[in-house]
This record gives sequence, C-alpha cells and structure tokens, in this order.
Amino acid sequence: MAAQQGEPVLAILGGTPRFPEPLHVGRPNVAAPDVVLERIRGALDRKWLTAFGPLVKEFEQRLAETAGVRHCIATCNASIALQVLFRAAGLTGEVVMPSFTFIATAHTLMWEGITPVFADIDERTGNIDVEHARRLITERTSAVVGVHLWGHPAPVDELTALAEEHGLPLFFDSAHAIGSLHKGKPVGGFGTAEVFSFHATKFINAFEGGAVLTDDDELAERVRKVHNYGRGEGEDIRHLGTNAKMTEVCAAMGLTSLEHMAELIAVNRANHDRYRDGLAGVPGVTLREPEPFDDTNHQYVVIEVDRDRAGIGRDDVAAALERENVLVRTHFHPGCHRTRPYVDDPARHAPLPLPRTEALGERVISLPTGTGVGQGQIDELCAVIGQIVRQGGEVRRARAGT
Ligand code: T4K
Repeated sequence: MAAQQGEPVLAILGGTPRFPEPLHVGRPNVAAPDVVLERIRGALDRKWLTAFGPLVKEFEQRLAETAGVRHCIATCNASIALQVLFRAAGLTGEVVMPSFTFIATAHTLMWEGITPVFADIDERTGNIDVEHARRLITERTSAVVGVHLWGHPAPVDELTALAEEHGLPLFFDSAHAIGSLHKGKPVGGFGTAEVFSFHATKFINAFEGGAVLTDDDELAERVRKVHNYGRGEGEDIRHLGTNAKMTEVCAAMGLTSLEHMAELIAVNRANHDRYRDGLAGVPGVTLREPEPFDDTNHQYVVIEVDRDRAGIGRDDVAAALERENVLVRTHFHPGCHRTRPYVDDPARHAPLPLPRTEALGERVISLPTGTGVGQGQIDELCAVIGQIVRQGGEVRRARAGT
C-alpha cells in the first residue's frame, strides 16, 4: 500500500542531526553592522528617533530610486503599509487577489473591511491565474491585488490589461520582490502602487519595515497622511489616520541593507545555482525557477517534491529535514482560502476548490538561503535531500511489495 501524505514513512538517517547548528529559512542578512551602529549612534546624538527623521527620508529617497518611482513612504512593517494603502485608495467591497500568498495580503484587506476574493494560480509560475481573476470581478470589486510570489514577478502586463479593462486600480504586494526585475524593469514601479517588506526574514531588512511606492501624486499624499494620524508633516490633523511610521533605527538598518543589495542578490543567486547543481540527480525534486525574461532577487529557494516520481511526499521530506536540523517552511501551504477565518466562509471568499493552489501548496518547500548558509552546507543539504528521497522511495517500494 502506498504511504499517505504526512504519514511518517521515514525514520531514516537517525542519530545525531547532520547539522549541529540549526539552518533556518529566514535567517537575517546583517550587512555591515558597524555602519548600522554608526547610523544609529548619529540618530541618538541628534536626538531625532522617529517621525520624518533624516535616515527615514534618505531611505525613502533611495527606495524610490531603486524602484524608479517618484514617491516612497516608509512604514513600520509591510502589513501596515498595505492597510494604509488600501485605506488611502478608498477601497470598498471586494478585492480580487491570489490565494497562494502569505496570509498578510488577505488579512490586511479584511482588517480594512474589504472582502478578499481568492483567485487560483498558474501552477507553472505560482503566480495569479489572470483568466480566473477576470471571472471573479463583479460590480462589487474595487481593486485587483497581485503578488510577486517568492520574488518572481507576477504577470504584470496581463494584470495591467485586466485592471484597465475594468477601470480598477491595480496594486502589488511586493513583500518578497525588491530588487527583482520584470522584463528589465524594477519591481516597485508597476500598477497604481506597490508595497515592499523589510521584515528581518527578507533579504533586505530593516529589523521590521515596509514601504509604499507609487507615481500617483495624490495617492502618495493620502498615504503619507494616513500613515501619520491623518496629517502631513507639520500639518494639523484633518483626516482619519494611524501611526505607521518607520523609526530611525529601522531606517539605519534598511539603508545599510539596501547599500548591499547587489552583493546580497549575488549571494542568493550563487546559492540558488548551487542548489540546482546539487539537486540535479534527485528524482522527483525540482528547483522552482523564475521566468526566463525575469531577473529575480532569489529571496526564496523553493523546491517542489513530486510524490509519484520521488516516491516520498513533501511532508515527509520536510519532517526528515527538520530532524536533521534544517528548519524549512512550506510557503504558502495551504493557501489563504484554506486558512481561518476564510475557510469558515467560503461562499464569500472563493469559488472552491482552487485546485492548482492546493496542488502546488502540497509540493513546495522553502530551503535556507542568504548569508546564513554556506556553499558547503548547501552541498551537504542537497546530499541529505538525495538520501531522504532514496530511502523514502525504498521504504515505499518495500511496503508496496515491489
Ligand atoms: N505580504 C507577503 C506576501 C508576505 O510574505 C509578508 C510577510 C507580508 C505581506 C507582510 O510583511 P510584514 O508585515 O512582515 O513586513 C514570516 C515573516 O514574519 C513575514 O514577514 C513573511 N512575510 C512571512 C512569509 O514569513 P514567519 O512566521 O515564518 O517568520 P518567523 O518570524 O517565524 O521567522 C522565520 C525563521 O527565520 C525563524 O524560524 C528563524 C529565522 N529568524 C527570524 C527572525 C525574525 C531569525 O533567525 N532571526 C530573526 O530575527 O513569518
């Protein structure tokens, strides 16, 4: 009998974990700590710690240049950036977005009283299926939100055409995608506005942080106000707003990370290539690649486990890796539509099932990358994956009596 997904078919490798120190997905890159500390020291000396400080302003300016847009508003995290953006844009009713993303994309809409309606994905890219999104647009829809999943640009041209067709604004949750290029153009400058994340687990981090990027002068002005209690710099309060401001300490880290973006992408790319070489002979395990016309930041290294070809399921591979002290993630299983609170009200959120979201979600594993993992460790990790798959396949064949 074939083993079921999640059934512990493996008690292999055993003994002492192969990696004495845990390898994490999301281990922060800390580029030039002395420069970060020097910048923080400057903020302490100036006694200007938050609210439109010079480090935040410089970070905003550099981000706008990176994305090739006129306006950037830095925030304390990307979730708040999305909320502030959705509020400033006056969204109501429903918004169509992909289910296959981190829960923050959906939660931030719900938090603003907007209903996320989940589209399925193109299984080949993991990004939104634009034709499915088209079928979900109704008179209640007030926007479309795309996600550049794993840093791989969404189908920007098709989404732009869809949004224009229906006269809707198009936003991108670009939490994973600073530094990625779509057809040669930097992510951050597409649609009506985009949002970056600088959480510690992102390859460019600010401890915590986010940013709204846009070329829309009026929207930028509204975002700036909403993120500062409803007032512009030095103005009286005239609108409803919140406090979403970035601190100088976070900007010190963000600026320093950003100065090292090219070399951090080079590290990620080298890691990605090393995984590709190391996993080349492992049956049923493939590395997810971006589209050939895109140049990505390789924020995540994602493999896919094809249970039929590997002879072992994704959950068993992930569990075996954890026993070896490799703390992987299954980004973004099971999809927002299968997560509370959305799964409790499917009629409102999704035409169920979303077969491609569910199928891909059961096959993917994010592996450690960034400066926290060495090339030798990647070689060893690939060897461990090969061993897991070989032994898992043997167990399965023995059970099936073949
Ligand atoms: N949209 C999308 C598409 C997103 O993916 C995200 C966030 C957002 C919006 C919202 O952005 P933010 O509001 O966060 O700016 C993480 C992150 O918290 C989250 O930022 C990220 N996406 C999501 C995909 O993953 P967790 O719960 O997996 O991360 P956490 O904190 O458990 O860390 C993962 C691993 O990283 C840990 O096992 C150890 C390591 N780690 C983590 C931290 C924070 C460290 O070694 N050092 C650290 O300081 O959610």
